[in-house]
Order: sequence, then structure tokens, then C-alpha cells
Amino acid sequence: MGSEQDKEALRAAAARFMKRQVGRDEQQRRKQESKARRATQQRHERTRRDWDEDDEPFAKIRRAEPARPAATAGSTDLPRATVAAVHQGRIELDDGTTARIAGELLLDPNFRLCVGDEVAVQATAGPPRIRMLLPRRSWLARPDPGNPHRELLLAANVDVAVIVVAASESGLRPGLIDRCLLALARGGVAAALCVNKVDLLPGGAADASLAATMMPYVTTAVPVFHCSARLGLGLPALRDHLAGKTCVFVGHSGVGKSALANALDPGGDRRTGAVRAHDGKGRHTTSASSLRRLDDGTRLIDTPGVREFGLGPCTADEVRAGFEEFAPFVANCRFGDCKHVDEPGCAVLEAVGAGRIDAARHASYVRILASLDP
Ligand SMILES: Nc1nc2c(ncn2[C@@H]2O[C@H](COP(=O)(O)OP(=O)(O)OP(=O)(O)O)[C@@H](O)[C@H]2O)c(=O)[nH]1
Ligand SMILES: [Mg+2]
Ligand SMILES: [Zn+2]
Repeated sequence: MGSEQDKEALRAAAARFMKRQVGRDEQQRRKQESKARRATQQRHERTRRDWDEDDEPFAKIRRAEPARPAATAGSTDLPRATVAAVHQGRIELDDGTTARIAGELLLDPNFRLCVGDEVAVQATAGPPRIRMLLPRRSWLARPDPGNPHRELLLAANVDVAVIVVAASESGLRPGLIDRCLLALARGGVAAALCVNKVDLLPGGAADASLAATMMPYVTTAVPVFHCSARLGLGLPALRDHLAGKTCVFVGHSGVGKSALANALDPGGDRRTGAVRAHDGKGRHTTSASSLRRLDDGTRLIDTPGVREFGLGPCTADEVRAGFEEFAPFVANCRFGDCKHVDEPGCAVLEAVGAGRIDAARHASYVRILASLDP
């Protein structure tokens, strides 16, 4: 048996050991965490590089709905309104009023409103109170730049998404169109394509190079509109197509989404951005989504420019189904599980070689397939 002194020394040593041990365990844990963080970061960077020539947040369309609070008592009989803009602490509604969110909804950490949301509103002595969010039919989201685990909602309850691209001497970027079409098809939102700024082309809306680029889309079920917001070209056809629906304009910054919304709604006053003279690129001017209601009941949602469209978890089969012009050929591929990338005897590749399938669309298919998570 050791003396009291020995016991004390032993206790001190044990404490030191425990401290060291805890330190080591803690260090180990931190190392593992930071390794995992680095790996995730690298994976994200890789995915982004694969996706995109640029490096900006991307948008997603989803059909299912994020967590939503239950209706509050007595709110189901209240009048309905649509959210037109979301500001700090106040919500603009499509009837022109400014509402506040009821306290019980604010307590729910999952509660979020976005443009296009349908809400039940209660009149009060002060500003009207939003008491309930109705189920969303569809929505468009993008990652929150400040928090990679969160999404920012851009628009909800959309019937038609108009993918806007701009005509220019440097040509269109069909990569965005193809990914966007796939994302919309998966999210159950109808798509339309609008080539804006045709006034910049030598041949205007009838330009030969424009016709060639858009040919693969003209042969699909997606309606294509050639417009100039500046000159008012092609707008009546676009207006007719959108009549009575909730529509969202999506696309790169500077393609003229706000200009188109303005041209379709001459009474509105949305700002459009000046294009930088030295490189012809648009400035980001629209920083938040907003909805406007036209006289015929059409609702137009203008969104900030995105540089990319992510697909979320998407299977190779879903990608293939999105390229419907491949369908007539796939039965003739030598292998039943042909991916139509580089397989021998692939009838799709033969059709590309023979000019029966657009080569740019096929290239875009291969890029999208390669960017899917394994
Ligand atoms: N030549 C030409 N220029 C246009 C046309 N439509 C828009 N522009 C110009 O393109 C620039 C960008 O237009 P915006 O409407 O701000 O583009 P946006 O897509 O809303 O851009 P973000 O809000 O940044 O996403 C502006 O300088 C417009 O004047 C068009 O039909 N022809
Ligand atoms: Mg804009
Ligand atoms: Zn094949």
C-alpha cells in the first residue's frame, strides 16, 4: 500500500493521462471532421466544375414540398392571396397590400415564404396577418450562398417556366437549356424556351444560325419563342402562351428576363440592368424574385439570374428519358443497356453521325450523364 503522497501523485498522473487522452481523442475527432469537410468541399467543387463553365449557385425544381407548418385554428376560411415579394419582416401580396406574418408561424423554424406562395390572410386593425401557407404545387430553389445545407426558394406554384436565353454573336449556350429542361420535367413544371435579343442577329428572328441552334428544340414538345424585348418582337405569341398561368422567367443574368417581364407588362416598373460595354455581360440587377399580375390574370415571376441548373439526385435513365429524340433509335443499339456514349453498335451515335440527332444535344447529354453522382 503506498503512502497518501503516492496516492496523490498517482491521481495527478491519472488526471494528466486522461487530459492527454481526451486531448488526443479530441484531436483525432477534429482531424476526422476536417478531413470529411475537405472531402465534401472537394466533391462539391468537382460537381460544380462538371456542371458549369461558371461557378455560381444553381437552381432546382422540385415537386415535393419542404416542411410546412400545419394550418392554425380558424385560418382555413380566411381569404387567400399570393405572395408577390418577400422583404425583411413584411410580405407584399399580389393585391397590392403589405402583410405581416402571424407570430405562431414565425415560431416554426421551418416556416418560409417565397414568391408565388398562396397564403390565408386575416384582416386586422393594422397590416393584414398571414395565418397559413397553403400546400405548394411546385417550387424552384437554389442553394443558400451563406449556408450550403439550406436552400433559398425562388418561386412557388409555377405552371410554366420560361427558360430565357439571349441571342448574340457568340451564340447560345444550350447546356443550360438541356439541364433546365430536365430539371423542369422532373419537377412537373411545363417549360417554354424564349430566345431574347434577336434584334442583335443579322437576320433577326429569321436568322439562319438561330434556326439551326434551336432546331432540336423545335422538334420537341417544348414551345420556342424568338423575341426582342427591346423592339417588341415575338411578344404577342409569348403573351398568348402564358395567358392566365403563373409563369417564371429563369436564365443567366443579363439575358433580359426583367426586360421581357416589363415588355409584357408595360405598366410595371421593374428595373433592368445595363450591360457592361467591355465584355457585353449583364450586371446582376434582380436580387430577389418578384411577382406581378397582368390584366388578363397572368402572373409573371421575375427571378435573379442563375448561372446553372442542378438536377439534384437524378438517375441516368431519367436523363435518357429527357432526350426524347433518342427514343426512335435506342431499340437498334447492339446492347440492351447501351448508354449511347461510346458503345460499339450504338444506333444513337450512328444517328448523331448521320445528322439525324443534333450533335450539340448529344454532347450535352454526355456531359450531364458524366456529372451525375455515381
Ligand atoms: N439588344 C437587346 N437588348 C436587350 C433586350 N432585352 C434586354 N436587353 C438588355 O439586356 C440587359 C439586361 O437585361 P435585364 O432584363 O436586366 O436582364 P435580366 O435577365 O433580368 O438580368 P438579371 O436580373 O441580372 O438576371 C439590359 O441592358 C437590357 O436593356 C433585347 O431584346 N435586345
Ligand atoms: Mg432581372
Ligand atoms: Zn446506344
